Amino acid sequence: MKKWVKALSMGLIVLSLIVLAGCGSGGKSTETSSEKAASGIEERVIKAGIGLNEDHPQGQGLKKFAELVAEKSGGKLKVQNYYSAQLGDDQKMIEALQGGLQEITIPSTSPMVGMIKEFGIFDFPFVFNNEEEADYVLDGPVGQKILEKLPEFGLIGLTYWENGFRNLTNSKRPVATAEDFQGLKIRTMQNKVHLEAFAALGANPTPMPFSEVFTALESKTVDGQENPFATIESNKFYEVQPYLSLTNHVYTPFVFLVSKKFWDQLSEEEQKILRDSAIEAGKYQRELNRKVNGEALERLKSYGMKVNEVSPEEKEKMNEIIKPVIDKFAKEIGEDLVNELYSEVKKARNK
Ligand code: TK8
Repeated sequence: MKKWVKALSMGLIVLSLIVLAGCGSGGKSTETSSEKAASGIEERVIKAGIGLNEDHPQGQGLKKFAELVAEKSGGKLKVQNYYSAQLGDDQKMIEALQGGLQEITIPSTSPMVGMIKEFGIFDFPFVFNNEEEADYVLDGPVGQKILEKLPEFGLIGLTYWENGFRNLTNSKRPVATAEDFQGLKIRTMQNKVHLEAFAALGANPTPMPFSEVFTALESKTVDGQENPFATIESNKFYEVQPYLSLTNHVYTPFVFLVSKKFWDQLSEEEQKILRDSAIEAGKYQRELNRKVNGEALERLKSYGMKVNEVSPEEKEKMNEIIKPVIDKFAKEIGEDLVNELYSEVKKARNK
């Protein structure tokens, strides 16, 4: 019996040597054993949490990500998804990643500005004219440079997904002009650019985690909020917000984050699987998000929302009112980066 076990294990060793030799023969040189240890895929369970619902394009994107990871790892890396802020809101999940208690989250960049001020450039109003311009900037040097600031905060940023252009909803009155913001109590993300910009418009902004927004709107603690159509639909804000204004005032992205504590335990092969899957699922997510945002407005109307257009002249007025706030933050964030942002947008336009 023992001999049999010995023979079998010898056989396995010989077999793995043959396999190793086979792998090596395709490469330029034979890999060292330490490089070998850096490859390979272990059985791992990866907890991924997001703030939005499973039916939202962010949820569908996360599902796609989990499928891709399973496929590329032969089922060894298992991504477990938690939707609808089940693991907490954006800030809480980011902290869980830093502490190594959760592996993945995909928050808005906006509540991260307290940590990395450079993300604040994506809170400037009316920067992008369309989603393709945002892709160009986020996937280009400006977006990537900011991702490089994450590791010192215990986070790895793999890529950007799309949240999209934000539009105002409220329960008080139609909002179609810059003056109409006066006195409106608006929930904003936990972000000083948004806070000061809405304050400049004469509104009464209140920062709040996303998971508390529906209740705050329902109980009229706040009059309004702003988010892309897909979110207004998925979170049923239309049930408690009769007015929708097509402000399109800012494009805010999602950033795909991995816990650095977790990331550092992974082999290069495992890291590549996660990175490739986040980017590939991101392409799907962006496309789906555009499709859903394109169709959701009609559905929101059919649910009874009264929709107001906001003329280019009124948007220009809003922009003028907010300008001193943006100039102040541009200085604070760093004018080199802000100038690079605008020159990249220009490049995207001339493409
Ligand atoms: C979801 C949030 C949300 C964001 C907000 O976790 O807070 O309004 O737009 O989508 O990131």
